[in-house]
Amino acid sequence: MIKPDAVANGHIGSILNDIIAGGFKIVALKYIKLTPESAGNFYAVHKERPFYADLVKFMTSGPIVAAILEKENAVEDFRKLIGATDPKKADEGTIRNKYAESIEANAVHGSDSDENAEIEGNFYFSQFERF
Ligand code: 3AN
Repeated sequence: MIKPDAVANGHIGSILNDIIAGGFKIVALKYIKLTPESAGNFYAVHKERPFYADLVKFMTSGPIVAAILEKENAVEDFRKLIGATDPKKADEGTIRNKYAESIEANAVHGSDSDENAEIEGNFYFSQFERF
């Protein structure tokens, strides 16, 4: 996902460029705004965390871009491309280093396992929206 902060700051094109240049194939793509209910479901794993309510509020504050990406070793390589959750700790040249504002408004989300990539892909896309 490209999160509301990066969308509002005009970084959709640059981030998609970095993703493509990083060797990822875009399998599915959409521009949408989450409802509180859908964002709550997406982040259900974080329900008990202290930042959950703020996270849902932030993720529904504006439109986002959702994508399914394909590559060998995609989960690990995408996390390298985006950098650490806290942009202050993200390596030079990573997407979060270049475009994120804070640990919450951190420009992008990447799945943390193949299993969650499957779940998160199914959350956004039907089989007819994948190429
Ligand atoms: P990542 O997105 O790097 O996988 P997670 O899964 O630990 O990070 O956290 C999910 C999202 O929750 C983050 N992208 C960020 O927006 C938010 N988040 C994580 N930790 C914090 C925190 N300490 N304070 C506020 N928001 C946080």
